Amino acid sequence: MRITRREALKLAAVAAASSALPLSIPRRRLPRARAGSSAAPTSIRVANTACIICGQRCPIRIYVAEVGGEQVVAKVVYNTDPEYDRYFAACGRPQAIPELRFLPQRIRRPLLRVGARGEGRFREISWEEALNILAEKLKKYLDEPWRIVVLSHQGFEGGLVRSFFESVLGTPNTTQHCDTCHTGCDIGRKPIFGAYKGPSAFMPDYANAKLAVFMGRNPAGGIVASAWTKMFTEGRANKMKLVVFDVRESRLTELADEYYIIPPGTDLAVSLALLNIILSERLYNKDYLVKWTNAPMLVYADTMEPVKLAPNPLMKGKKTYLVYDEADGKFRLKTEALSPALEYEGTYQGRPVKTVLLAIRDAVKNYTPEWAEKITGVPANAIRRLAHELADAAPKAFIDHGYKGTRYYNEGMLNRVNMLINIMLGSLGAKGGIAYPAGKPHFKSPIDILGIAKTKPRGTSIPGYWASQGVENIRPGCWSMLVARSIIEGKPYPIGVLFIHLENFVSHVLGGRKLAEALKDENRVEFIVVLDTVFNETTMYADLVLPVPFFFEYEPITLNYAKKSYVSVVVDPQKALDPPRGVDARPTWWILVEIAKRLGKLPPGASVDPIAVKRKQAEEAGINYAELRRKGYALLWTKPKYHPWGGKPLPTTTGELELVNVEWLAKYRSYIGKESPLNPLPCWVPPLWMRKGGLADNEFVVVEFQDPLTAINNFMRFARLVSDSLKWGRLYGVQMHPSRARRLGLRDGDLVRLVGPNGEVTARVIVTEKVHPMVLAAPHATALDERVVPNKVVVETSSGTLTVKLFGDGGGYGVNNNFLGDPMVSVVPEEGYRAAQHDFVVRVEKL
Ligand SMILES: Nc1nc2c(c(=O)[nH]1)N[C@H]1C(S)=C(S)[C@@H](COP(=O)(O)OP(=O)(O)OC[C@H]3O[C@@H](n4cnc5c(=O)[nH]c(N)nc54)[C@H](O)[C@@H]3O)O[C@H]1N2
Ligand SMILES: Nc1nc2c(c(=O)[nH]1)N[C@H]1C(S)=C(S)[C@@H](COP(=O)(O)OP(=O)(O)OC[C@H]3O[C@@H](n4cnc5c(=O)[nH]c(N)nc54)[C@H](O)[C@@H]3O)O[C@H]1N2
Ligand code: SF4
Ligand SMILES: [Mo]
Repeated sequence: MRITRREALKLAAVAAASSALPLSIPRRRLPRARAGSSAAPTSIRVANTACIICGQRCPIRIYVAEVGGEQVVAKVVYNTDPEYDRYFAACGRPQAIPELRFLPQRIRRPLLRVGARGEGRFREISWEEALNILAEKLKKYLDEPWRIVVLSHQGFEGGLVRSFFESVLGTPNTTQHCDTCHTGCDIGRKPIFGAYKGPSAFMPDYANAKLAVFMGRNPAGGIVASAWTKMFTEGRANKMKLVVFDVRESRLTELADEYYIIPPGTDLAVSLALLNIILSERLYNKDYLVKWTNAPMLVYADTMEPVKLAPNPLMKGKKTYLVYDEADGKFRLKTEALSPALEYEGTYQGRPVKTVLLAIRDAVKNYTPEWAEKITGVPANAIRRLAHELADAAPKAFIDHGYKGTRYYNEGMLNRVNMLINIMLGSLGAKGGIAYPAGKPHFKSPIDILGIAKTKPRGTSIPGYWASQGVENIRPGCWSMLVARSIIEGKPYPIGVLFIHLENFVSHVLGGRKLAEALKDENRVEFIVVLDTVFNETTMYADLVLPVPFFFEYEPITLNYAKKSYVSVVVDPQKALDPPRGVDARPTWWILVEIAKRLGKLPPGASVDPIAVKRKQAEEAGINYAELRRKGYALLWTKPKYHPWGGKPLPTTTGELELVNVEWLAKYRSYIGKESPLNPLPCWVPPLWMRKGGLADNEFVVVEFQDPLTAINNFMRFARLVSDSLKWGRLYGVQMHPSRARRLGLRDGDLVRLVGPNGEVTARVIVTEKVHPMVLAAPHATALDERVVPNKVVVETSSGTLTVKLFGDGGGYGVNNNFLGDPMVSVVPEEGYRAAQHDFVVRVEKL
């Protein structure tokens, strides 16, 4: 039943011996290939697939050797197209694949909870029993489908899970995790583009850039191997200048030409000062602003209302507006003006008016470099110089568009201001600027191909309810924090079935003790089912646990794509080899099909061939499937998209880039002058931690970051490759500046208790100059404290009781902010209740 340590040793030792590459074989579990175990492989097979360890879908090839009747992973390399190699790469993490298969934390069979919820005690059951229990629970709620709530993001079939529950079971309540990831970026840029614009909506054109500025973004740590990190290395090779703002030193600051270590959540001050200089010293691109933006729009100086909007004869469904025509000094509609003024200020029919550009200039006029220096410590003359360097190198210069955007309360505004700067420079859509990626292909849903009976989602949704309670700008499909709040408050209704597919909900949302306690209560959530490969913080609260294979251990049922470059890469994820003996994991799609059958949505005898489904998808998209299968990828489009709008009019009122959004002006006018994310004009918004005044001697802001080998909340944390490399890199703990450690009497290696507003974590101190004195920094999710969430699972198997620790071997002394912060406080209700995961004060107590 179980994989014994000896079996794991034997298999992986063979893998090491048969490998052509220096594989990342963990030291202790798999010591050294012994003579006798190095039998020559009898065959080697190549499986083309895509890596989804951190979800980017980088095309990879897995070589599988057959040795003495056993299949072993021999090597893992990136897959590429000779002509477009610059867009293909893989990082180091897939090198852990041989080890991942044998993680002691693997879930081996379906499990049913025994004992109280949240104790982490289970017994093994059969798949038949597990599926029948699940189908019964779901049936109970088919008349109230909204009480089935689904969290699903990762995996090749994350989207399929959501559409299955929406369109087959009819729940409006399916969501992903972006409100803990990039929602701050998306909403911050919404007023400019008229639509949520996430990180994947852009392609930073590093390869052709002369200057790139990074604020809270680290392509050398938060890796997107295919294609951003690869293009970033190309940019550096092409002598792109690199300026970095961070709260700590990293591989990126080592590479940088210039870097500034600043207090957490204060980048916005630097950005506002840059914008101020660009506007007051007229460093902007005049033609670009006139042609592609509403910068010349006249607004009343007192109310900021547009003076006049009228249907645009040149753009269907869009409005044009009154401008001041410099050609002859007359007011007319922009579509009729020869030379719309950017800097007009005067009166129109007796009322003072000015252009949008001047409204912005006036809004930021007090945010001088000297003001920013006081907040950030960045010298005022360095900010001035950077503004000029950006303008001199424009349009091949930009502030990176970022990735994670849910750390601080003010990140929406930061992303808005940074994009405004790129627009002022004329860099958005330019070669060497922030360009646009190829876009995503559309594939027919496997639900339709298989003919599963469909319905329509109905009932009051969780986001619908919270919107009615005043939460603004909820990004569709991105409200996992609102699920946490609904569970904590029991509103708008108790959840019937919480279906969690490849999301480590408890670890990834800001929940702290409040969520951990609420999850134990069956009156708030009747039944919790978790699908995963390994045990984690979330499986502790499950009633039913269903093991799924790793992404390379089964044949997925749907084509996928990598979408972060000009090149639209379709990938056909393929099975490389089976899960190890003793692991009875089943693919997500198989589980959905079995549910559909039990609910009468698919004939009981229907047989499903995942390859046939993918072939059909490919054919309908005009892709040659035989070739796709052979190569593992297909390229749909390869055209650079250099255009300020990305090709067509935007979904704003005017169809243009709106530097001040016309709808926001109407909706949020009362916020003008307030330090609020809803202010239609750029403004300073302090981070939440700052509102308390200063930090006491024992108080810090805890910042989590991506280390090149870690991957957020998932199984990578348990790989020896990762924990060893963190230890060797002096990163398995929390980094503290020597000046602070001294004052607290702490020495390297000391254990401390971190006490947050809503939970605690025990951490090991690493004393280093590399962090800002206000900050404690650590790779994300490297800790678990049993005072908040249990750390071990006990499983009754047919052959005895098995105990599995999540963080063993002395690990787990890093941090997870989500167990410290308060989910009712460190959130941004103005931005869909997204998390502000780092934005609170944590007290350090010596142990
Ligand atoms: N405190 C704090 N919280 C954070 C963050 C932080 O830095 N600090 N980061 C946030 C960010 S940016 C994100 S994107 C979310 C992510 O948080 P999650 O949505 O939870 O994503 P993952 O960490 O990828 O974990 C997904 C779960 O699916 C399982 N799984 C199975 N197969 C696969 C696979 O092939 N790929 C992946 N990825 N998982 C698989 C993993 O074991 C894991 O349990 O967390 C957010 N939460
Ligand atoms: N290795 C690795 N790569 C990944 C992932 C992974 O799990 N592991 N996940 C992917 C995902 S889901 C995401 S969202 C991206 C995230 O990609 P990034 O957003 O680049 O990742 P982070 O490391 O969270 O943050 C970048 C930097 O911001 C710094 N920082 C924190 N607070 C501040 C601040 O107030 N000001 C400034 N200037 N800097 C600050 C951190 O120290 C860190 O160096 O990475 C993707 N790539
Ligand atoms: S960046 Fe690395 S871990 Fe993430 S999907 Fe690509 S290869 Fe896998
Ligand atoms: Mo993320």
